[in-house]
Amino acid sequence: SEGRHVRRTAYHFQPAKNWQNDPNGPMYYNGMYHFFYQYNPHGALWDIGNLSWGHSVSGDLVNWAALDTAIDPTAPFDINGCWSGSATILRGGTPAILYTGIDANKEQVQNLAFPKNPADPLLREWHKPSYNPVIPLPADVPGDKFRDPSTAWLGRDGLWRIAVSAEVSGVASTLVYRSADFVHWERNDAPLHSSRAAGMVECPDLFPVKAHGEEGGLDTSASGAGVSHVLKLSVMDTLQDYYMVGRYDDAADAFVPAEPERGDDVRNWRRFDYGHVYAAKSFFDARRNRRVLWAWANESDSQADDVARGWSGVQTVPRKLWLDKDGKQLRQWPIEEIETLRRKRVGLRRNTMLSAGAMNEIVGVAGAQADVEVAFRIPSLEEAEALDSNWLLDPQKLCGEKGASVPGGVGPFGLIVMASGDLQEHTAVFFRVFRHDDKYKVLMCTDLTRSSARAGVYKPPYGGFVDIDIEERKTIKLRTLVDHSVVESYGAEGRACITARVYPEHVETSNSHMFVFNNGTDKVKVTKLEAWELAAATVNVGDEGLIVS
Ligand code: DQQ
Repeated sequence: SEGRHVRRTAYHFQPAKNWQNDPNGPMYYNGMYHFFYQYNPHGALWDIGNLSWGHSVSGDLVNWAALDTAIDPTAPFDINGCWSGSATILRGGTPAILYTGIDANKEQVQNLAFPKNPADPLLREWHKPSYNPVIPLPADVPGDKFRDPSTAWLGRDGLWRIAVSAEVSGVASTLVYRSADFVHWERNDAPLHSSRAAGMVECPDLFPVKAHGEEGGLDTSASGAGVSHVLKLSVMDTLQDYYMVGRYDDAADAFVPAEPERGDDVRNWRRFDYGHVYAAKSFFDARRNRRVLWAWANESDSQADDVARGWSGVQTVPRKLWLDKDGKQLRQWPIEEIETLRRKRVGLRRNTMLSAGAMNEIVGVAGAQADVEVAFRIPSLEEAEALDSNWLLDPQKLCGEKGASVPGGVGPFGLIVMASGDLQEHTAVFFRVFRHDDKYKVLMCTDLTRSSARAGVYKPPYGGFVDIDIEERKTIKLRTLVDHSVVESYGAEGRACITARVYPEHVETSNSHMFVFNNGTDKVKVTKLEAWELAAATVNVGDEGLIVS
């Protein structure tokens, strides 16, 4: 059989070939999940004028069948590119898509598309009414800074609202538009949010979450008692996504942050992921009553590598998303359907003690396609290293200076994955506990500096502080999904995530190894460790993934 490319993922979403970037218009409709994405049908690189909406369908969010592109640049209002947007299920139950078109004047406008035949279970063809654009470029917005309409939500006045990113008088703004009929849209005078400090922001997402730590999701139009909102924005300057929990007021179309002390510079807000993801978008999954988040993870090697492979870009696994009991931070967890891929399972003896320098191999599962869950119990915090306040501002840099091989007090401990037999190549995912002002700070890192022997690959340390009270909990958990060129980690039950792209050389000729390790002077106890080999999902190849009801 034809060898599959060593970098190609086995259960992360990828088209069969070519370039993909932002997730677009995810939705559940009529028994089927739909996923659209920014796609260049003509090659493996992003191409400003050639973006279409790729389209796949799934019965389980794991196995996907590819359909023809849903939206292509063919009309005067999108002839130079069909950029990001979102889907909304309208009151009658049919879906609508709003997306950004680059028009014949190379200006960004917002367009509407409907399924040609809502009764087609696959929604294969999409119709773009000739009255587009439904929102032309406003006079006070530059032609290249008006884009990415969100999923719409209903206010109590019965009007639809959407958020759109724009720059207004040099200020990055999240505009709100209202409409009674989804076709005629009127801008609210005040933006939902504006930030002088962060440059252009993109891909806004505003969605409700249950306020008291319950995991169930809410329809995008939900409001009232027990509902908080999340505003998520993507910042071009840092190529990172940030979010803030708050209160959304549909009378004024205003958003009041729960953590005003973080200010209006979005770069000081919380992060979904401390790694390499961008342009995240969520949807309400009415079938399983949950909110699900998608995000794009770009390649970290060169454009020449993209061209040679013939493809570029993956999506994170779909993540269930909910608000932590603290009312401030989101929790994320791979949708449970991923577990249907779990095959061979191995474990470590319960309560294995890891003393200083311990390195226990996890044997018996293929190291390039694995799911590992581990719980570490910290018997004592006595040896925790002191943390200088300066480090609080730059956890990523701290992960670089205090890497997995730099011995510490409490930690570094964690997992080593995608390791060559001689350990020359390896990716470390780990925690390190510091003492700071009589309290403790937990750092989570994914260190890529040794991930590949190859030069010319972006191999940074990634990291962030985990918002938990380790003194009270004494246990910290880690789940890592390994998928050939992806290492996607969930720390502290989904309170901190790090997604990384890795390109080790050894996989060309040999297997990858996994270890659990401790490089701190204090012992840590592995109270539980389970690792599974994951089967490959059917992702946009062949038609076995197609489930037509
Ligand atoms: N990507 C799209 C834009 C969006 C950007 C174009 C974010 O609509 O602002 O491919 O990655």
